[in-house]
Amino acid sequence: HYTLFPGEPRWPKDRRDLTYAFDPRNPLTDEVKGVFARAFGRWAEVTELNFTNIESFTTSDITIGFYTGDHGDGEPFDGVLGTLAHAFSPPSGKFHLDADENWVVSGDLDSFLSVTAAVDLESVAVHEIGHLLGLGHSSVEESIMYPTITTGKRKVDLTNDDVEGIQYLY
Ligand code: TQI
Ligand code: ZN
Ligand code: ZN
Repeated sequence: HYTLFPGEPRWPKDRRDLTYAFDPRNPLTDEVKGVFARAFGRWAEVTELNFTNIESFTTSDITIGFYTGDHGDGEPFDGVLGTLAHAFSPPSGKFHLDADENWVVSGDLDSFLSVTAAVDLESVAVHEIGHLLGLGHSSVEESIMYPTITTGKRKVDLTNDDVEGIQYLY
């Protein structure tokens, strides 16, 4: 079953339109940006939330960046594997990814098989966006919000449990 953060934080009900921006210090390809857009889309499909990519990193609701090691929030990254990414509960909007991971852009199946410790970017993005929106971890093994994932595996489809959790909140 899904869980929520203590106090059930969520984005206010009158905020249906949320914006996100990428840290300008790590320019990303359109392909990578597209992965995040698809990941947001999976949650938008089952709620009335809309997510728009804007340029302004300082004014967007959600901020996304790739960082290595200590990056100033007291939760340093740890190199390959271990912590892959973290996102904070509403209304923080901070979504950080460990730049040291061997990120695989979805659809890139050949590199998926040959890269050691490959981590599927879209799978992690869908999971972290769940946290950004207020979902904690789920006990349902197939759910997006289950706290572990197999290396080299892709898991991007919301389960009923994920949908019930997000529809409770929004
Ligand atoms: N990062 C943890 C996570 O997002 C950070 C974390 C630990 C956390 N406990 C938490 C975040 C409680 C919110 C609430 O779960 S991670 C997975 C999964 C990670 C793990 O790097 O370990 C995914 C990131 F579920 F697959 F194991 C993304 Cl998809
Ligand atoms: Zn961080
Ligand atoms: Zn998690």
